[in-house]
Amino acid sequence: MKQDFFNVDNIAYEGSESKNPLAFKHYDAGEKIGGKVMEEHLRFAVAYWHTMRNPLSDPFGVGTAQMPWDDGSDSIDNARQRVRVFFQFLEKLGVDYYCFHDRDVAPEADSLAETNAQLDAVVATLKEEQERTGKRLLWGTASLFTHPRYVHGAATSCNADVFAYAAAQVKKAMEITHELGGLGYTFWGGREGYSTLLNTDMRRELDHLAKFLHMAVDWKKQIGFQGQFYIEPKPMEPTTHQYDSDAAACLNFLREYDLLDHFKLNLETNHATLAGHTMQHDLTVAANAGALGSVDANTGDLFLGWDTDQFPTDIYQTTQIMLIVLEMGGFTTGGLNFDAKRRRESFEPVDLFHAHIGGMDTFARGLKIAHAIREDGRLAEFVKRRYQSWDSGIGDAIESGLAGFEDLEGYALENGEPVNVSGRQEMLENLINEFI
Ligand code: XUL
Ligand code: CO
Repeated sequence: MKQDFFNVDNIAYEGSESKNPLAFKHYDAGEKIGGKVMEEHLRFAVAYWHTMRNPLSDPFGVGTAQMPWDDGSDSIDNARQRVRVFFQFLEKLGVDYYCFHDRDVAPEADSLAETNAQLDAVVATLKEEQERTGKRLLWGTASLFTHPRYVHGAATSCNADVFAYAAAQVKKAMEITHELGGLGYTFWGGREGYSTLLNTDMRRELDHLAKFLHMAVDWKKQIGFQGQFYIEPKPMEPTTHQYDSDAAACLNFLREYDLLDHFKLNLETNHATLAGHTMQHDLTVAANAGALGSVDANTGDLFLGWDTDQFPTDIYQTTQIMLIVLEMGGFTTGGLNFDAKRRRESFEPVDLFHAHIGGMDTFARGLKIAHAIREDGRLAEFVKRRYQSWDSGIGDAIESGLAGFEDLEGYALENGEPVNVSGRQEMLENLINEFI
């Protein structure tokens, strides 16, 4: 596109000594860390909804974001213009992937048929821009929470007509994701929950949600879409309780309804913390089940109890995330999608760069530190040694199923009071800080 709305050069890696705020200090796409280059480890994605569509409003005030490329209309020309500006942003930032909701890229019209036609028109531009730049769609999704028809939920609505409408919408969203060569498709249950149990048949709603996802699995096969399906947990907001509340709840649901083979999880930091967990906790739960697929990279605010979707700036946090990602052998279909927005006060287009540069550098540091911790080996060795009583003797007999209650009673009577050793939490915290 001819016009440059950002007046920013391509963001370059300048090293940690650089004082240029529009340069990477730590993210060097081509730098090898343990046999793989940084861009392959981190697989950054930009979220279309925050970057192009978030006006930065809050419950008390209107949007402040300056979008000189956007005429504010619902026209297809304007939607296409946004797409071109978005790809210009990806190019300047040097990020290879993006994610979008159907309604982020094209507006709803008066009928589903018209809406789908509008979507197709904008998808053609997305495709053109993908081909021009080589950028790829990390995952697509459908907004099943914005329109008033979804007031009671989508797949879990009390209204079967709404379920049908949502199914039609997801069918189309899957088709365009497939057409764009998307590597995945995400289901975030924005209103799949309740405000009060007084009016809610939870059993029935969960059965319906499972039916919906089975239909999606069937449609995936039918159209030959090879991408990965993800569920993105979140405990609340917009509803009081969302069914996909955390990683464990999602895994239980998927297992109960025989869906586990078809889904992995897309975990978002601010959602995990809203659920009362650390991000490491939810990542570990998912990784243990072989279901850690992708990450929505952001962070919450220590003092605000809602989804503030801030850009990650905490090296300690990104180190812990990357320790788990490296331990599972890295991302395959997934990546680090910045589901994050600038603060309302950061309303100039250049702030989009500052925000993403900060997030990328913070993850680059987390990656390097996590890699160094793993190379050092002391942390892993400590954990291994902590469980050494299970490697032989009675521990081995228990793990191998060779001991029952009677044997263990005999063992305890004979061996007397067990002797414990320290967990050394503070020592390990110091060890992590050695690397930061
Ligand atoms: C909302 C959220 C969504 C999903 C995609 O909190 O995280 O944007 O990532 O629907
Ligand atoms: Co998200």
